[in-house]
Amino acid sequence: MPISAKRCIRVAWSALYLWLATVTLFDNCSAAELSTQTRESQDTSARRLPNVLLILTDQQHSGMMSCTGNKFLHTPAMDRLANEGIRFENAYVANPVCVPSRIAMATGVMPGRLGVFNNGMEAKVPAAVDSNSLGKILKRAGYDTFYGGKVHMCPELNPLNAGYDEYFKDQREDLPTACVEFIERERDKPFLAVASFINPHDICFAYRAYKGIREKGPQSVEHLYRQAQALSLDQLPPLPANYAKPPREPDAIEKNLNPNAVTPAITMRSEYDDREWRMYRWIYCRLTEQVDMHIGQILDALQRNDLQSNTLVIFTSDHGDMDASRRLASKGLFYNESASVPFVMRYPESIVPGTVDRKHLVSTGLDILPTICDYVGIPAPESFMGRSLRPIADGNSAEQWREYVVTENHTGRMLRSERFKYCVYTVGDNRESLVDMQDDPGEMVNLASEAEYRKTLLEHRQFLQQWIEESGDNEAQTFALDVTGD
Ligand SMILES: [Ca+2]
Repeated sequence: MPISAKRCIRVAWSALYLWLATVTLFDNCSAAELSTQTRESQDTSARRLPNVLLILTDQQHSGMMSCTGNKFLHTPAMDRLANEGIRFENAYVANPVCVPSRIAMATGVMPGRLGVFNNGMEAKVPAAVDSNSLGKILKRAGYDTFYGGKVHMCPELNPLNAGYDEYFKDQREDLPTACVEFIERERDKPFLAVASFINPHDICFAYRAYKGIREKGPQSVEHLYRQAQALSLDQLPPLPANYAKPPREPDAIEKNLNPNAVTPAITMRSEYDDREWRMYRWIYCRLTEQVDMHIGQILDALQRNDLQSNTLVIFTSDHGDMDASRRLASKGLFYNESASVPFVMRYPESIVPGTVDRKHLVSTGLDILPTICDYVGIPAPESFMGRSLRPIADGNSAEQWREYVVTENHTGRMLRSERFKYCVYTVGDNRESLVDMQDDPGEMVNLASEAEYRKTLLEHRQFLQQWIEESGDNEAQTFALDVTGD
């Protein structure tokens, strides 16, 4: 082969090689660039997903925050959340005791639909509900998940079965530290942290301190009881305005109170004098302040780590406490002190700070999960029974909201409409109550038998029928009263 021909071939091979090398290099560059872009876009979308911090207390009624005008306690952390976010004044639990209320918050389903109307009942959680419970749904969305503190639910929803990477057991002093340690970790994913505090639930033990029963362990309120004993009357909170037993209170309320409970409200109603009730209220305030301090430690950590703006914080409680209203203590009742809880949301990127909502009726059990999913961008699965509060919280509400919210338990149903509260009980001669929440916020006057409120009463019986049909609450049908009034 002539030299010129060999040179031509070499040149051609070189050109081909150069072309191949260029193409390969270009391809490598594009792949690398693409990979970087993908990673960046994933990082960006991960950064854009909000962190979620759900703070729960136990047995705190909606009036137990200084931002509500309660002058007998000081709750700077809760007040701060309210001042920087939105506080809903009409937030009701699905059921005013621990287990069913917590099951509802974890699943977005009325606990009665899962067979639970009281503590101690076994839940039947269908797969579709279980797989869309809070921990699992956010875990699937790529979140790092942490559950700290009180659980008190059915086994299916215990944290380590329910989508949480980590479960920290302490529900008192050590919980803020564990929660902060989780929040502060370096990560490229968003996080879900549930901080579930036991207090002010220790108020349950105040009666035992009064009886002189010596308690050991962290739940002891004996030291607080002794401090209260040493105070003068003017240092104790006054009796509430609704301290008396309401004249037409449904019989079911006393019939269902358990004299053998740790807090035997029925016994206390006759046994406690005014000073004992005022001491009870003082202890309740101090326990609420303790948990407020712990909440403050977690909020400080969000701020310190520059996580405040991109973290949705929701704060609520599983139910309230009667707090001496109507000379009663503890929970399980449909009165507001037992069934209405604090409900505060903070998300500085979209929630207008310092908003107080007195208009919309919130179901904490049903609405928390759809709300979180809305902020995270997860379409609500069919199992959810409630609605996202995001449009209201972000100030965009144009849609019609619910006309009433329902709280249930084994004793009956409570249905709160915009103006009235209607209750119907399974037992007793006087099975219904109807209260004008605008004119009588202390719920002292039962209007159910008043002729001029007959139409309103029947309208609320009709609401209950509507609820039974829409929510599948077949149990309520067994004791609901006739909508025609016959
Ligand atoms: Ca509880």
